[in-house]
Amino acid sequence: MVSRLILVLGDQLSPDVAALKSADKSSDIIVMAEVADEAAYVPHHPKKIAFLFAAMRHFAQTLRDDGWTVDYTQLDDAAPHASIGAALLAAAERHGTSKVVATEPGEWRLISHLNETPLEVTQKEDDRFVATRAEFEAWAEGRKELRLEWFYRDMRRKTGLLMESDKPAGDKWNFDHDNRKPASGSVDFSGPMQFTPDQITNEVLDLVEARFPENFGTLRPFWFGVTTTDARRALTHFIKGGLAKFGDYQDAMLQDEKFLWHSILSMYLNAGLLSPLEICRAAEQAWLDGNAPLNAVEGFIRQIIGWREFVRGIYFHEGPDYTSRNALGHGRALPALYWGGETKMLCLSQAIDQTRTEAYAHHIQRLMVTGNFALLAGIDPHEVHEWYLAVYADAYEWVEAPNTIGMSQFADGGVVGSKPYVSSGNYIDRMSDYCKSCAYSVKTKTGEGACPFNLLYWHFLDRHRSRFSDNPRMGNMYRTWDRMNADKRETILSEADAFLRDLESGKPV
Ligand code: FAD
Ligand code: DLZ
Ligand code: SF4
Repeated sequence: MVSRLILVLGDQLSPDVAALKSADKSSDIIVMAEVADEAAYVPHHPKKIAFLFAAMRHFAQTLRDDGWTVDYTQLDDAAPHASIGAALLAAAERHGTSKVVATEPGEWRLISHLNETPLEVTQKEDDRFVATRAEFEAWAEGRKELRLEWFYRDMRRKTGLLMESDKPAGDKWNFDHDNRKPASGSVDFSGPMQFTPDQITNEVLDLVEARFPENFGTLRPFWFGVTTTDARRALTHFIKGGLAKFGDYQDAMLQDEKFLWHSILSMYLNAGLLSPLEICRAAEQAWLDGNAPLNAVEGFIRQIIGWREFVRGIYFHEGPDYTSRNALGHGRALPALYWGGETKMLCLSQAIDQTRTEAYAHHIQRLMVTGNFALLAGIDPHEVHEWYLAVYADAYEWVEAPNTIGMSQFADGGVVGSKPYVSSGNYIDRMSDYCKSCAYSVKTKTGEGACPFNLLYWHFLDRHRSRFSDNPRMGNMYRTWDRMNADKRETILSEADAFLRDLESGKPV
């Protein structure tokens, strides 16, 4: 007799995910479904859809080989389901049970959707994270401000990573100051490990090509790994070749270098093919073996047990309305250049071109190029959020939204960061080699060829003066602005307005 349906979502592909851990091989049926609603709540990048469907199909195969019964619906089956709820209802009827065990999804939308199905659904806590939701809540309780650094130290203590009894290795919790070098010369890491699609993946590629022809993004060549074995090989490859310089060049950007010394592991980690602790332990081991310096390993581990856990905590702490926040009242439509429209700004075209080809851009490209521009230009944060959720292979709302709505767009009014991440062209020039080949001049502040970031930066500060001028971390910026003569300020503001009008009218900028 069938006792229960065990739901496994596309980003829950871990053999030890909560619902599976509690399942009984002899009587429970695993339900997995490729469904139209999940494939279309934003226009996902074709590589992201292909990655998830291929990884889901391989995972289902592994479960079957392991003796599980898997009820799997493909999007190209004769009668595919529109939604996860519909797939569950059909499976319930087929197998004669109304009991469902799920692992709580990483998105409020899907949590409600599961609660609304007329079946008996139990949602188990997703325990593939270092901190439980309750632990984050207990940590956040009573704090005036939620700041990463304190949370991160607790995660170090909890995991014992880079700890020497109760002290941090190297006597410092955070080596961020050593990690801001611009890259010069060539990149001596070959980039992420690339895999050749097998038959299952090739079938998925054909399906995605046929069904999502209009979505922004290039499907082929498709080189992502799609199993835990692949992802572990990609991890080892990064630990050997990239990690040692990850710290130094974490914030650097170079023309036509899409990956630098980044790990390109987030898509595997977020889909469940790798666990955060196995990645961090591998990095720690590289340091213990003398193969990577502490600044690199600490910086890398901080992103995973620090930022990744912190933003997840914030997503659930802040509640379902988080993605509609708009503290700065920004309302301009997302410009066509984000979807590949023409632009003369080389930093933006580099970040967006590689987003189109790889469904990937690294953190500083997301934060200080595409994010910075959207914030300075006053783009509607919800549109910005939907763009990031669509175009990156690693994007799920629990991690994308706090990074976009919070860290990048300051639309949460300062929950994630104490000040907005805004900069003029100077920062991009310091951290990249983009500006020297750009049609705009980063050194030019106004007039013909002036870098748009320079104009928009002051426009942003000026229009949000009442909110930010008392912020102690922004006082210097306002003092610099106030020291400029009035004519110059007026020229900057009117040129920025003209630029924004061009942007709105769809003129290539
Ligand atoms: P690496 O640079 O090699 O870093 C190692 C790992 O640390 C990553 O794989 C990732 O798991 C973790 N990490 C690093 N920074 C963050 C962060 N800020 N938040 C959470 N985890 C982090 N990351 C996502 O996983 N999904 C998203 O949808 C996402 N959206 C973002 C949107 C914006 C606007 C910004 C500014 C950042 C976003 N990030 C997101 C964070 C970060 O950009 C990516 O995690 C990182 O670029 C992934 O590439 P990588 O694997 O090469 O990371
Ligand atoms: C992102 C995604 C896509 C594109 N398709 C599916 C799908 O067809 N079936 C599925 O189970 N999951 C899919 N996902 C992942 C879900 O959207 C994800 O589980 C939620 O956003 C919660 O993180
Ligand atoms: Fe970007 Fe300005 Fe540099 Fe051009 S000059 S690459 S627009 S920062």
